[in-house]
Amino acid sequence: MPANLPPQYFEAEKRYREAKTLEDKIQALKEMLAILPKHKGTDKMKADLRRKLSQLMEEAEKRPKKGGRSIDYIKKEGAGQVVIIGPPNTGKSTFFKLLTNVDTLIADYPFSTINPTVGMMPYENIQIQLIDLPPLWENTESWIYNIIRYSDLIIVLLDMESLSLIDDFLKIKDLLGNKKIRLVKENPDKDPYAPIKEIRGIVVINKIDLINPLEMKEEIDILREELNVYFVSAKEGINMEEMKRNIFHELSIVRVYTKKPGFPPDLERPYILQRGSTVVDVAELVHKDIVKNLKYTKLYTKDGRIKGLPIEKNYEIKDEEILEFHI
Ligand SMILES: Nc1nc2c(ncn2[C@@H]2O[C@H](COP(=O)(O)OP(=O)(O)O)[C@@H](O)[C@H]2O)c(=O)[nH]1
Ligand SMILES: [Mg+2]
Repeated sequence: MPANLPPQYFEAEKRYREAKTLEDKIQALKEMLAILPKHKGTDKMKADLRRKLSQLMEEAEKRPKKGGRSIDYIKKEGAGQVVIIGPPNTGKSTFFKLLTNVDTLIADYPFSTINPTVGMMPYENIQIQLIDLPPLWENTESWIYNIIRYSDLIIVLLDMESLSLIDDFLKIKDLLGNKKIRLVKENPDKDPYAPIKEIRGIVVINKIDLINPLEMKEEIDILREELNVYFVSAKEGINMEEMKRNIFHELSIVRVYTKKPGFPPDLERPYILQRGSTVVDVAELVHKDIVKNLKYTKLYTKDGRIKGLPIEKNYEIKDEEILEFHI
C-alpha cells in the first residue's frame, strides 16, 4: 500500500467495502480510481482496481434483466432510452402516457407513481423507449438513480405553475449530483470508468395551458444556460408532436439505411448510430466482413438528390442517408 493516499481515498474504500449493491460498489471503485494519485507507486494498485471494476461491470451487464427483483436496470429497446424525472405532480405520467399510450397511474396527489413504467414512443419509422419514474425528491430510493444512470437522455419535467422553477431544477440537479450523475447539454463524457456519469439532459416545462411561459421569461432564461428548454401541455396536447421530434434530436442519433447495388433500400428498418459516426461504423454494425473487404461506398438520399456519390470511409453520415457498400 503506497503512502500518501488522500483521506478521500479511504472514505471511498470504506463505501466500497460497505456497499450492498453492485452499482454502489462500481461507483465507489470509480471514485477510488479517480482519486488515486498518478505516480509509479500506484501503478499496480490502479491496475488491480481497474481489473476489479471491469469484473463488476461485466457482472452487472450479465445479471438477469427480466423478472426477479432486479429493477435497477431496464433492458434497452428501440433507438434510445429516455427517463422522465422531476418533482411530484408536475405531469410526468400524463406526459408519458400521451407519448407512449401506455397506462400509468395519473393522479392529482403527489407520489402516485411508485414503480417504473416502460413504454415505446413511435417516431416516424423508429421507436424510442420512455421510462416513467416516481418523483425525484428527498428520500427517493436508490434504485431510481440506478435506472437514470444507464439512460441515454434525461427529461427533467417541471411544472409551469411552480413559483420556484429554478429551485426545482437546482434541487433535481443536486440530487443527481449527490449520486454522481451530471446533466449536460451536449457531448457527454463516454468514459465508462469516469467517476461522474454525464448524461444529456433537457428541461421540459409542462402545463403551459395554465401559465404563459412569457410570464416566467427571466427564470426560463436562467434555465436555458444549463440545458435546452421546451414547453408543453401534456394534458391539452400542446407541442406534443414537436416534442417527439425534439426527443429524437436530443438523443443525438442518426438513422442510416443500406442498399444492395441494383436494389432499393430497406427504409423500414434503419440502423441507429450516434451522430458523428462514419461509413466504417455503419459497415461494422452491418457485418464485420464488410469492413475488411470494403472497396468503396456510394451515397444516396431519400429525396433522390444524391444518387450513387462515392464517399470516403471516414465520411460522417447524416440522418436518413442511404449507403451502398461495394465489396
Ligand atoms: N392543467 C394541466 N394539468 C396537468 C397537465 N399535465 C398533468 N396535469 C395534471 O397534474 C396532475 C399530476 O399529473 P401526473 O401525470 O400524475 O403527475 P406526476 O406526479 O408528475 O406523474 C394531474 O391532476 C394531471 O391531470 C397539463 O399539461 N395541464
Ligand atoms: Mg407519476
